[in-house]
Amino acid sequence: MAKTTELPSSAGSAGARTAEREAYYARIHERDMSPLWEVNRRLVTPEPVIDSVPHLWDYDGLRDTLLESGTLITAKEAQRRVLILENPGLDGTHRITESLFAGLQLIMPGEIAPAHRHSPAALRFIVEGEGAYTAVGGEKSSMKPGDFIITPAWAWHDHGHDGDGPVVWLDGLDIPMVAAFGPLFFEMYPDDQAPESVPPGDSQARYGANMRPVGEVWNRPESPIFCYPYERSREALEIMRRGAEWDPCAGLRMTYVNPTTGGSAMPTISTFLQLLPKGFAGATYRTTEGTVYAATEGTGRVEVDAAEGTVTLAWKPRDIFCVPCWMPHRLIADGDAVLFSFSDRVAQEKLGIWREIRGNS
Ligand code: GTQ
Repeated sequence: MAKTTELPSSAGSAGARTAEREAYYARIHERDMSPLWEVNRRLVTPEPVIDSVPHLWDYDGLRDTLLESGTLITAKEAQRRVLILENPGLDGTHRITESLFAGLQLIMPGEIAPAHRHSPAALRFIVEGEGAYTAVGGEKSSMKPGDFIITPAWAWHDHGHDGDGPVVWLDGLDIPMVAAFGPLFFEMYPDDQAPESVPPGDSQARYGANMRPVGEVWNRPESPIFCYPYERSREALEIMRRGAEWDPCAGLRMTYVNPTTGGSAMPTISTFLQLLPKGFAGATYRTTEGTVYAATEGTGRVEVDAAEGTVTLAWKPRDIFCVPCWMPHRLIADGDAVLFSFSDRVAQEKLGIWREIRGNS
């Protein structure tokens, strides 16, 4: 078979391309090797070279188009009726940042998105509507706007809707991370729904009441709590604001945890809820994690210093926006504002590559 790999170009090369060297490169190419010194500065760049761009999806603007998909195809036919949020810089590769997938999923009354499982892990952040539920590992959980729900890797899950009106949530998955390693697996359940094997609220009762069952071992990498209701998380922020310990970059930012370890609720995706007080003008912040934000309350903007200049994204409730890896940015709130967000931070931390710069240093 013809070789498809290209000979190294001179960009990023270390020395002059003499005829003798070129001939040598051609010979080692035939033996499936290439000279590191010719590509090194492109292979390991001095600073991140990021293709994704800062971008905002205006929910009010896209809502009609999203609802139109409900007349075009059923949830059963589509399996998951999701409009993928494609980062304009990532060329239709179904990613919102370098390492994350995001989409808006729509379910209509009476529909079922049939049970399946996959090796990528998913999170749901409910954007609009009530009456829908998701069943994860045999436990049903109702979905209300602002709730954060985890679907761990390889857990059976289906979604349904017993109420009225459309229900929409933001999906976040680690598909690009799993794809980078290779082991993508997917399987359909033989029926539309997996049997309910655990009463609703069971995981919340076992692990979400500041206690845990004595003698029960939890050794999975994700949190045993799979629904984090908005009401409780939001209340925590409201009570904490009285202490007024505002972080100059992030306001008041909390991360969702696995109560058995104190670490991230999900092993590959970090998740956060943050409050920005009225008039907050954040200090410049830069981090290697690519972050996806979902605005829940209030309005504001983020200024992102991208390669081509500063991009300002103005957000309002239900808008989704992303800030790519290593781009300095500032969060600014008009009135009180609340943002949910998720990023690849925990995965980067485990690999020992996560970094941040707080302020303009
Ligand atoms: O709900 O199981 O956005 O399997 C992409 C793939 C959602 C889901 C997505 C999925 C799902």
